Amino acid sequence: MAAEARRYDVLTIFPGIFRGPLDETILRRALDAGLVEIALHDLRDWTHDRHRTVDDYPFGGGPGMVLKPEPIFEAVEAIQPLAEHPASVVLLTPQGRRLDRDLVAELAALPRLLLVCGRYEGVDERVREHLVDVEVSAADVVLSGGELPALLLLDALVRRIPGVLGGDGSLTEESFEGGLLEYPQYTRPAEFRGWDVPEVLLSGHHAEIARWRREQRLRRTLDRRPDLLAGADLTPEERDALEADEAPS
Ligand code: 9D3
Repeated sequence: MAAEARRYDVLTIFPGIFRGPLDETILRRALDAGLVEIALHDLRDWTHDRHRTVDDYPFGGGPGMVLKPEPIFEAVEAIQPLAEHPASVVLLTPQGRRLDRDLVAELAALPRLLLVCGRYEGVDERVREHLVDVEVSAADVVLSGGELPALLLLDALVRRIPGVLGGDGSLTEESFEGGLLEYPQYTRPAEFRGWDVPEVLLSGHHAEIARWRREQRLRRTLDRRPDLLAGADLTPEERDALEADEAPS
């Protein structure tokens, strides 16, 4: 029996930001295949004034504007009954838990999410306190709003759905499989502008190729992302080699 499709609702004042990305590549294929359902909702649909006002000045003064609570509460309350499972409400905010593969895995286990995209200087605190289940940040950089972080999260979630990447649905985490960075990749031509593809890859010796790739992954991770090594799947020999601060073999 096929698993029920995951459903993601998105609440934003810029639904147009999502249309291009959702119309292309794997997101589009997953939607077309019915493997995921994504519904966009314009926050302004839950305003009641002529100007469709979603923001207001901060009490106490200070720079910028704050997203008002009423449209967000009304929207979430209207969107929740649109599907069978209640959604966990995720607020994209610079104050959230920084997105990483553990958080993606946790969120991917939930059948339904409602992504609320922050904008302006922030969101009325009562939204966080009384409506939101999880706060997520994309990275330690200042962006203009939660829309691009929401797309980033959707892309990461949808890739994990069995069948989305083709093949047997087994999860391919490429760069992070086993907690290590990927090995260098080459394709034809074998010589390009005088730069050769490593000989071992042309050799046809599969065991040697596998050994070379493993060594490249270890070196590359040690060199660029030593923070990943603590959580990586390493053999005891590989760990010893790294601890001895040798080149891994
Ligand atoms: C001066 C304080 N700023 C916080 C760093 C205010 C502020 C800037 C930008 C508040 C909100 C925003 C808009 N950004 C988001 O809503 C956002 C975000 C981000 O800026 N970086 C990484 N992840 C995210 S998720 C949502």
